Amino acid sequence: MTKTRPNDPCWCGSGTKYKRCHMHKDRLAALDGDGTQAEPDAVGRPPVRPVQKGTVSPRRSVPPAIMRPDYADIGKPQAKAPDAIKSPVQIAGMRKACTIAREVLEAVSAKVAPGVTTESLDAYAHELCVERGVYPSPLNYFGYPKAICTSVNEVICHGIPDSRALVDGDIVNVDVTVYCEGFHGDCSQTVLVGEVDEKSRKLVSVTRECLYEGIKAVQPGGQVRDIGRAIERVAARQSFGVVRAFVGHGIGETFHMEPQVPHYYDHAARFELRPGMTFTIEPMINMGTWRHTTWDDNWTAVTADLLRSAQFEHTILVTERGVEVLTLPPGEAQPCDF
Ligand code: EYL
Ligand code: CO
Repeated sequence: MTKTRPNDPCWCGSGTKYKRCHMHKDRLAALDGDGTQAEPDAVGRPPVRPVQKGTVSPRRSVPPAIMRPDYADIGKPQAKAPDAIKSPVQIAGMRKACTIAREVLEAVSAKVAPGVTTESLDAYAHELCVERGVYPSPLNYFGYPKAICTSVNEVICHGIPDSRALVDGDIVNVDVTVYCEGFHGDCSQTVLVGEVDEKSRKLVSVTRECLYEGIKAVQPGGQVRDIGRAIERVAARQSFGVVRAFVGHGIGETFHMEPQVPHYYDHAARFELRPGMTFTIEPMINMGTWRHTTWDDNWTAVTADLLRSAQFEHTILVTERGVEVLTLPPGEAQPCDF
């Protein structure tokens, strides 16, 4: 028997194309730990968790002298509604946190290579944070066990660093948030591991373009929905899926606050953008479906069809004239006037 291809009629006799019918379920069934190798993805390699995932090493500690967010010990942030509009002093705090987050992200990204485990990237990020006197924001945020997120291939976001070594041809998103002197700064990027196939490279470059088009859509007096509209336009040209379940978010004294920033066009997202607001834009773009499932660790979000996903993230500030990226890499020009 030959394998059903995505555009063939489904084997179940529904008359619907396989890809619109049982393909996703079949791919997920192939993940069950029965010792058989899972289906390879579109670029011909098995999913990150073909049979068994890597193991997660014990939680690391942060020296008590480092200022900690309120959830650091109890795992749950206290309900707070901090100022939506930051004062100049608060903006200065955001700049510092964002600059350090970027510095850590660049240093960790430089370590990405075939054979490197994601837990070693986490250990390095943790150490860089401690050296700089900042707390790695994800650590114990709603119980999250690590300092950073590392999301490989079909993992959309919240990948937990573990004992799996990166493989030549993987793509990995490294997501760094730091808490510095009372403010969070958040950024991420997808890094290529060794030689990566052309379609995956296209996914990564289009995802970066999505982030920057989203940023350019920000203007004082505009609305949150302008951002998702711009992002969705870029993704749709390639028939890539825009993840809907995870959104950008306000950030400052708390890791997450209003507004929510969908990366797809949501007509109802009319929240008005005003100078002094800081939030993240962090589009997750998929080669296939926008739908996700979650691993049984209850953290790791993966694409429902197990095709690859990429993500880039900045923390931005709405200014009187436009938008300023607070997590810009060194040497990169601001995408807009500000
Ligand atoms: C912790 C909490 C479910 C992160 C981000 C780590 C993960 C899964 C509950 C957002 C939300 C990072 O970096 C982030 N956004 O860009 N939760 C996060 N966690 C976590
Ligand atoms: Co982030």
